[in-house]
Amino acid sequence: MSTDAAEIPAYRYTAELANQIEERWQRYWEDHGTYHAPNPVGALKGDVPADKLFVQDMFPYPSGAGLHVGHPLGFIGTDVFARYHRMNGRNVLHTMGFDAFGLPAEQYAVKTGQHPRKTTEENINTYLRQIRRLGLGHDERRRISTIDPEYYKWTQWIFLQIFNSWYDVDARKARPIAELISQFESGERDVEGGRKWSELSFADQQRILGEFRLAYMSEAPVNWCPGLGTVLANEEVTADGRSERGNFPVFRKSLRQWMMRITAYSDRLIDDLDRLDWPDKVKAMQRNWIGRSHGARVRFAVGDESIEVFTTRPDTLFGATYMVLAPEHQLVDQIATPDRVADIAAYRRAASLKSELDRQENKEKTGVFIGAYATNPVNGKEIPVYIADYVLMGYGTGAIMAVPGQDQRDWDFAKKFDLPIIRTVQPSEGFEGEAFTGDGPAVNSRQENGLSLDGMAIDDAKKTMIGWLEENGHGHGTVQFKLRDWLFSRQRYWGEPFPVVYDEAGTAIALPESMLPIELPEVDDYSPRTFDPEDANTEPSPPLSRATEWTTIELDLGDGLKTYRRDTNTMPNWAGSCWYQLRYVDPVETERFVNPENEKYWLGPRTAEHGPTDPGGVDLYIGGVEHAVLHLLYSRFWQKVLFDLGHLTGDEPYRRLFNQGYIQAYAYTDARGFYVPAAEVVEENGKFFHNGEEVNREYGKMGKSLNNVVTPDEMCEKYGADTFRFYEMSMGPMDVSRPWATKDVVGAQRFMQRLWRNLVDETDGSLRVTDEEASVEALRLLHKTIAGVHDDYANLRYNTAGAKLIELNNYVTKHYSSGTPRALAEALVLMLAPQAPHVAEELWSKLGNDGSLAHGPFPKADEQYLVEDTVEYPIQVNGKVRSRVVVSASASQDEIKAAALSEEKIAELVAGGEPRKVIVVPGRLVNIVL
Ligand code: ANZ
Repeated sequence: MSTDAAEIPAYRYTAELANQIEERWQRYWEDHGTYHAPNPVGALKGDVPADKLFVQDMFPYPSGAGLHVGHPLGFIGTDVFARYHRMNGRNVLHTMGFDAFGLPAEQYAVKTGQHPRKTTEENINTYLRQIRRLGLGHDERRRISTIDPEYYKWTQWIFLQIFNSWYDVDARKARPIAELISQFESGERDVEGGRKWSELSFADQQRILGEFRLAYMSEAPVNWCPGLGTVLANEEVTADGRSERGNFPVFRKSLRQWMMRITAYSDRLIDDLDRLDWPDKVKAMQRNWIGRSHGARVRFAVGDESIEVFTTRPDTLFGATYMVLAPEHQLVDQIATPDRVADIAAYRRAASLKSELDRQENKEKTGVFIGAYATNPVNGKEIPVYIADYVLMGYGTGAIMAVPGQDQRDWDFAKKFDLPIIRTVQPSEGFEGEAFTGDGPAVNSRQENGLSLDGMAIDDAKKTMIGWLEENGHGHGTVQFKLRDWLFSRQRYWGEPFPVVYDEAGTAIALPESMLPIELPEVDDYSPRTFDPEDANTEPSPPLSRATEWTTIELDLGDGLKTYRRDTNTMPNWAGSCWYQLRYVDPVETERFVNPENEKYWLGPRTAEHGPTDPGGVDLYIGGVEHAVLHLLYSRFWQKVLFDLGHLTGDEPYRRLFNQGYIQAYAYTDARGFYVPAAEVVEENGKFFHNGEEVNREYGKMGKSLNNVVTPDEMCEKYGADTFRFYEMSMGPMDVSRPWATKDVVGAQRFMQRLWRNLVDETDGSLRVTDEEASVEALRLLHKTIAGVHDDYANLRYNTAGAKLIELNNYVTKHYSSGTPRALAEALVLMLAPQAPHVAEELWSKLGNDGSLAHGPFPKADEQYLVEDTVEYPIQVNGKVRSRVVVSASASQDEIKAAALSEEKIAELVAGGEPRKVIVVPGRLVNIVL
């Protein structure tokens, strides 16, 4: 087809025309505040209908590369949903912010000396330009950025709330620390060592409170690399203990850092998953991450000492034939016999070189007997104690009772060290040669004149054993979690400063709220200080420690002017994203982080709508499954603390979660393995060529490194934003990953052009809409489409909604070549609007409507056209179709039979006799056997 400009009619829906329309409507929306969602109170106050919807995207980190076509998939998906509901009369909150602290801008700053704020703000502007062009219906008054002091002021404020609270286990909730202090003061709660609270020094009081606070300081082991001057993540350390980057030695070092006591919420974080409308997969990932195991703690005596173990299988106690301590366990030195000391030291050295992951892998078991014997409390047997690296210090008590009959790791160890194996669960018939982990009746589990588990199934046996342990003082039932407290300090510049100072004794003191925000000071060098690579005795010195004017501060915190030190660490990147939904609700509120009335309206529980256990939260949160665990767990934790303290009405941040798929792309490598520009590759007979040279096709992520990036800007340029949006939504169900194919965008473009052409004369721009009544057949299709599209939009099935619109449009093309009946034209435009809002607005105004369609109307299906009122039945006689009969769609089987038999031709064939059988297949056919 020729694309000669001269041949293109002036009013064809080309990219150029689309771009003009899009520009114009984007300006209109901005000028009219079309997407402003009113709040019940405060600066954004307006008329609020009870019916609201809060839709949220996982906000982006504004990287230097800008957006590629993969990024907006979720953004457009939420926009379609938001637009659909807005058109149906709901007050819809949809906006977007930026998760703007982070490492890339800081690394760029180290390299170039440019302030990370500058880089970040430039990137944000690029993003804003790109998303504006996509026509996303955001309430732009509600944009936030985590790096704005007005935002992080409240991140710091929340930190102080968490710092100033403790978890009351009995009440199952966080309470203000002041209430704990009064308990200590009044004597309601004992102070350690039986001392009086008022007699303790300030430092001692704070140390004790630190054991309760939900944000507390603790020594945590880190990977310290003096040569780079930074702490490294495990993934950045090579197997031989050096830095991946630079190959410097790395040392394990304990560092005093901020921790968040998320473990206090383990139970609630697991239990409340049941109240959320989230993908099962994500819930399962969170459950695993938190890792709740029910079991028991059991004490085994070793001389005057005792070893406490955690076991999930107290029912197997009669089969415990040896014990294992983690090599690092403190008891080892106390109970080992002198002759074993040298072997123990050697084994510990070897174990210290292995990572936790290595130790958990199912490899050849190793270990060392330490000379000690422990007494099994159920049968008094003396069993040997080993150290072995398959037992980890960081889980349970760092010690186990080994039951080779029921645990495969213990089986392997027992085989290697020739230790006894006693089965305590009867394996199924023919089972042998390994540990039996299935259920079955307990065996070999009885005391001479006492406790017996024999014959019991595992659950019963467990309960019985726990009862016995508790009665006899050997242990107790317990719950163990895998979840660890959250390490909350980073040795970085580009993050939120901590709103605390330290006195000369090193005690952390919260700064008063009136001093917030604590702003990041300027520094002239963003790189951390480096040291002699071999010197393990050095300490990280983060970039903020260079701001010497800032790090020391004179303050009067109530007891006279004193000198304090600031924290030179910053908060982790997760902090700002833990609560942004709350700030979207009230972005310009200055007195509070969110006004409670606004919070209640947008995020509070709605039991009438969602059922009695509704926790509240964002109505739809869309993002990638890569955030299934950390981000979503951290923000749930913050929400719960703020809820417990009475600041919020809902105890979950995100009522409904949806994971969108990814846009993937082909990439092409040449003979040398280099990625060639994907846009320049041509296909011939199933082979791929770049500059005439055959290249190899791969399939994967879209990205700079694969040389296959397609930007939304290019697509808007070439096709217009609406076509791009429609194409992305039509590629498949929202939650499925899909390959990008620029050449297919043209399919979406043809549809848009056909629809346009059905309504607008391409040569003179006049309306091609008539006042002719649509036929009953057309109305049937129309209302079926409306009903289906409603359902599709409400359930995020945009691709099938699109397919229905295409079908309806094709019908119009075929049956109304001389002009489209208004009823069809209007409905098509309105239904298209969520996906292609600009062109829909343009056509809507061409149809003679004032203003925007953003707030509706959305077409409603008319029931009378939804019932198919007649059905035509083919009639078979002895397997051959002989005739047809039309009956009412509501006809009963007998009526259909009667109608078929009285049909002229059939009556002739049957000719007065009695047919052997008449079978009616409802909606399909009538079958007569003579
Ligand atoms: C005896 C036993 C018998 C066990 C049996 C299991 C099966 P989960 O389910 O992951 O919580 N264990 C406890 N602490 C450990 C540690 N620090 N390092 C390595 N292993 C440890 O696992 C709990 C089980 O893992 C515990 O129950 C313990 O072995 C082991 F038929 O005790 B069991």
